[in-house]
Amino acid sequence: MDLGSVHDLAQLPTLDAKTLLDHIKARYHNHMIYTYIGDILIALNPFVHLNIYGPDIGARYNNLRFKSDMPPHLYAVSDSAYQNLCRTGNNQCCVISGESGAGKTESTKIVVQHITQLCKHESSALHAKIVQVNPLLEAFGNAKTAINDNSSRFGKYIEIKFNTEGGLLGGKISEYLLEKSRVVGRGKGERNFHIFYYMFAGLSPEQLKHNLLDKPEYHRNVGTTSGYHEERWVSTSGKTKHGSHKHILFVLSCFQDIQGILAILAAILHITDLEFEYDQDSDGVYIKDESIMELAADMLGLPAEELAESLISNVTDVRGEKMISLKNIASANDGRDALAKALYARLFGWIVRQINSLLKGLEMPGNCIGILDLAGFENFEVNGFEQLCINAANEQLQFYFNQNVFAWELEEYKREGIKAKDVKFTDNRSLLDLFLKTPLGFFSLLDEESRFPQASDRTLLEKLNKNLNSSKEFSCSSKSSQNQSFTINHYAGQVVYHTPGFLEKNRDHLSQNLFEVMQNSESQFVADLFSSPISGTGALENKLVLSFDVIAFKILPLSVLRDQREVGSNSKLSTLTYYTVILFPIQNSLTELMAKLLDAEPHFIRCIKPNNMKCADLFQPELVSKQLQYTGVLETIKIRRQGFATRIPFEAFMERYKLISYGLTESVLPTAKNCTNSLKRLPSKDWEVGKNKVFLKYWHAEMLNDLIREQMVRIVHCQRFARGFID
Ligand code: AOV
Ligand code: MG
Repeated sequence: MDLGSVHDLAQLPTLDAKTLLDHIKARYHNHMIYTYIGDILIALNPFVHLNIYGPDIGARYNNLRFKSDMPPHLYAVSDSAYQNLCRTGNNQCCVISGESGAGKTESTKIVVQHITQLCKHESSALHAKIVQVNPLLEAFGNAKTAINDNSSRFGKYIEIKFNTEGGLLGGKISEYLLEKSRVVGRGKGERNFHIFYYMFAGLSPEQLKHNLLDKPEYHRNVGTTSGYHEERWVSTSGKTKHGSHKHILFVLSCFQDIQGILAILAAILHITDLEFEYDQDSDGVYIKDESIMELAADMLGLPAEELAESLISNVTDVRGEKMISLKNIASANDGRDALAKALYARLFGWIVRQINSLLKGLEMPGNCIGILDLAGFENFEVNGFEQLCINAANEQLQFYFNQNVFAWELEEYKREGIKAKDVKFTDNRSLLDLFLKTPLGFFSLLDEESRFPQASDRTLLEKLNKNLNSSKEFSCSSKSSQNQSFTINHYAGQVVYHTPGFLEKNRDHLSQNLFEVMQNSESQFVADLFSSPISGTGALENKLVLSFDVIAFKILPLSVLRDQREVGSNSKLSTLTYYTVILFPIQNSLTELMAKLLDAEPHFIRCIKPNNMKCADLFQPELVSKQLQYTGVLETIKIRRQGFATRIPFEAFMERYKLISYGLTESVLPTAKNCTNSLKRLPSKDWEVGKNKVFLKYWHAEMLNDLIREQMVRIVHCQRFARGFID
């Protein structure tokens, strides 16, 4: 067999890490970036545009009879999801994973575009909108990092909804874990969110003036130290690397409140330019440059004195009486940053809500294809709280993959009395325990420490060290303790985290008086943004009530979780979501996301980065090998070859495939024997019939569909013949 000629690696006759790598490498150099492992798609990032996309090529993947009819592609995955949805009426989800820069977001766009092309739709405007909102989301949610020039600094789950005929009904975007701290600071060589640069590049001098903005270099968070002149943002053609800034402002203009949006963005820049100095007379602080504060107040529709007061003083409620105290420099800086972050996060939430109302929402009954694109695993020179949250979320995604591909599968075989070899896989459950168990898991400890006003990043490290050092995934040597760092052995590799800033970021606290000042703004836009209450402090508080009493580290089989949801009980569901909910405070909870994923048939896309240089035609075997290893690709091939990707209860099987061996009007009981009768018509015999379900290899579904189609054609022929005969 020629190296690289195999489209599905689960069919390789010999299998070891080296053979696997050689095939993927050969395929990559032939521009075959997509490869199947059974029903899972591996996608290598080409870092260059390949002529394998577009409506014409997409059309060739529409309604594929067999996946093997065409070379592997994202289009085949979207087609399969759509066909499954139409055929079974079950929700589908495409789970796209991979480390930062591996190509998840690009893949998401390609899948979304193809799905909207696949479906029948009356409203082409809606179809276009679903695709067009993406630049807007990226403008506000993406930024340049050390790894990826267009890195998603938030996670999203896009749901596209269809009626029973497969017609497009609408869409919805849920956002998770926006890295709002980027508006106040970021690592070396990194940038603020794209929208700030687009604003300077795209607004006319008059518009800039109207928003009290001058030159980008006057602002700490977009200026020269923050990437403005590092690279020309606007080429002579007026295009930025990630789309035309004019286009983005144009898309923005579909919002009536474009001025409201620009005012908030400008206010954030002014606020983050504020500096405080110690005031000997009052033992408090004063604002160094009042005129900057006035610009911010103007943009936010606030009286300048009110904003100034709330920035330099605290108001506390002591037994019903308001007590005013003056801030020190550190707390004034924290308050300023908290305000800028809250403004950006609330604006982002607002934008997503507007997009959702544009996409019509999901009120009508129907089924969804969901596409999940979270920020990928990150390991920078310096890693902070943000990386920890992102990496812990990826840990959970890996867990979901493992559960789906290995654990639930093996458990179900056992229950149903199916013969299947045990496949060992790398379980990352102990890492989830490390992060999430209560009261002595990482996030519980962090929350506890965040509640002590006197706590410091040093006391946090001591606490973590004392409680977590027995875990083999956590280490903190005396040397690293001096450097204020600790190490976690993630499923995807070791990451050293630096604790400075952890407590403050976890507290993430906007003071009550700053909040009230915003609520009372004369600008309706600002007041509305602050109409929802302040969230609790820390990763756990107020967000995971359920998890505290569900500390059973036993994972329930998928079928049990599904059954429980069907009977409307939420209590046991939390055993799984326990692992997944807490990293997504404030915005949408991951409990809800997890429930959606559990309710859908998953399609996995594993994105792989061929090199760290972001360049085309460069395959670094070690880097790729590491990714294949930690994502469990080898084990996946094993289980896909030995296991059964599809399990269908007898009843559903009979409903769908009765026609294969029984008449249209014949009443057939959903028994093992009757199902076996139909299965015997398949050309390959490697299926199994359990106690309640039939177990199929992934290729059987296509064969069964083919048999059904043949039967349908036969029936139609017979009916026509009979009609002709009668006529
Ligand atoms: P990510 O989503 O996985 O990173 P992206 O999808 O942003 O990664 O991809 C990074 C870059 O790789 C893109 O900006 C493109 O330049 C290039 N790229 C990815 N896929 C393709 C493709 N199919 N064809 C051509 N170029 C591609 V992160 O958001 O940082 O986790 O958190
Ligand atoms: Mg991304």
